[in-house]
Amino acid sequence: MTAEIPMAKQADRRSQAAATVVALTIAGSDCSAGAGLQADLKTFGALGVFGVTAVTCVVAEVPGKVSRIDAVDAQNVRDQIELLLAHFPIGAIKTGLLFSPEIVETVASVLERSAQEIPLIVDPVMIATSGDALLQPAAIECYRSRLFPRATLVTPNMAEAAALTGWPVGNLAEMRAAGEELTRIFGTRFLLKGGHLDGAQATDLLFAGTAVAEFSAPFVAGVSTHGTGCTYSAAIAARLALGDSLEEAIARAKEFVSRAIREYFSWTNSSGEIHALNHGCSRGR
Ligand code: PXL
Repeated sequence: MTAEIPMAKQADRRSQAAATVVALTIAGSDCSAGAGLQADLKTFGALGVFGVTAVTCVVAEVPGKVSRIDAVDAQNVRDQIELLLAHFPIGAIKTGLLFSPEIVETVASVLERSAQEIPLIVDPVMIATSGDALLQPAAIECYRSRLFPRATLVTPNMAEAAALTGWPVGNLAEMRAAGEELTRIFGTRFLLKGGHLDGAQATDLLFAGTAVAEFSAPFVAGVSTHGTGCTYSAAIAARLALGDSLEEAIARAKEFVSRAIREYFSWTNSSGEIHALNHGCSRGR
């Protein structure tokens, strides 16, 4: 005989299920799971948000080495997003690696038609931490014309901001100039991530209209940070889905990603050490 669930508990479960916040990541798969949609899902889960995914490409890689990338058919990407939007109460969307111009176009066209009101964080992933190219260069133009205008927030790192402006972006003053230029051109908010600045602090600048806000955390040296950009933008999306203002969401996401770096995992293999961000997994025994 199955045990009966007391009515109060059943109601409790129902209201819990009804209240569960959902976030969508549209991103590539990183088989080593420190970056990509795997990092996004772990981040969503750690922040109490149910994550759903639309896979854009499959990357065979480990930290420091990208071996191969295969795109998912753009029509399949479209179907994944449309199905998810039709069936789940999506509270926020983030995009990660979109790989090709066709996929950027497809994502932009679905979001224009079906998800106008949902906050959208665009992480314009171009290059892996290893230096390997991830995005086809022709896709950059599609980002500029189709996806940035629709974004709530775009989160380039310094190399991506340099690629988008054509200007050098190597210090805080250059970050300020590039951020002002990007908000002026695209009329949306940009968070320029200064994780690669030399110094004791990792400082990011939010450009929203004429206002600039600064977010800083102590720089953690000596950790391979594969996946920090993915984790950061996923955490911002999760916190927005939970109802934070943009500045609150960024401040909490910055804390989340700093902790994930500080509490990193490490293994030794025949070619040296391998690191991974800790998205909130406690060590099993
Ligand atoms: O960290 C950037 C990134 C994003 N998305 C995928 C990746 C990587 C880095 O390697 O594999 C799928």
